[in-house]
Amino acid sequence: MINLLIFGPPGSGKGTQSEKLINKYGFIHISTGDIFRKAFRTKTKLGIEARGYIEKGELVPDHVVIGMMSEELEKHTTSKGFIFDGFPRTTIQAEALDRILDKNNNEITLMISLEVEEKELITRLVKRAEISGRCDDQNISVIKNRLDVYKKTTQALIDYYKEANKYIAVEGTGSIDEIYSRIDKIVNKLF
Ligand code: B4P
Repeated sequence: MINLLIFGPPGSGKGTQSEKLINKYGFIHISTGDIFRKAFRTKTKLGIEARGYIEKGELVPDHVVIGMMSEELEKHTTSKGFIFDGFPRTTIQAEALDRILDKNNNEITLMISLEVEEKELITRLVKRAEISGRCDDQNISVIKNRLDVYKKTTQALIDYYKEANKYIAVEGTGSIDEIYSRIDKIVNKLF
């Protein structure tokens, strides 16, 4: 079973590239951001709790995210493999994910980290704000806070997976298809 982490700062193309990977390889796509946005729309307790953090560009607390992920993974016990997109975002989440996967004799195969300059990330998110209706894309100060949270908290996970020999960086600028082709070459070799 292949379990990938698609990693990178907000706007690096995690969601975009995950979609292309699931189409080719049939992975189950687990995007914490998508789960939260669905929970907003259906106004569940989780959605109401998460929204307050997301609209400020802060991380949802670890215990909320980890509880939600454990439930999500239990729904897919027969999966061929997962793509984790936007999870983990803290070391506590990474350790919890290792424990959850280990219970089923499983592990993360590889973290694919998309590298994109900050100026380009801001341009992409401001552009997406025009069409997405996402509360966290609408305001430049919230976008900048998300990038700061990434640098202060989430980026440290690169070292976590480097130490486990599970890290690979991919140049995340260029056309969507060019980036996908870089990623696909890496994923193909895992089978
Ligand atoms: P996410 O939904 O993960 O939002 P994101 O980091 O902005 O990434 P997203 O997947 O949307 O964007 P992508 O990089 O694909 O999280 C939202 C919020 O939820 C977080 O800020 C946090 O509050 C909360 N949250 C989620 N997970 C959490 C966790 N584990 N713990 C705590 N809180 C959590 O970029 C896409 C944009 O770039 C698109 O507009 C796309 O069209 C464009 N793009 C992609 N590739 C491009 C290319 N090659 N060229 C030009 N544009 C490109």
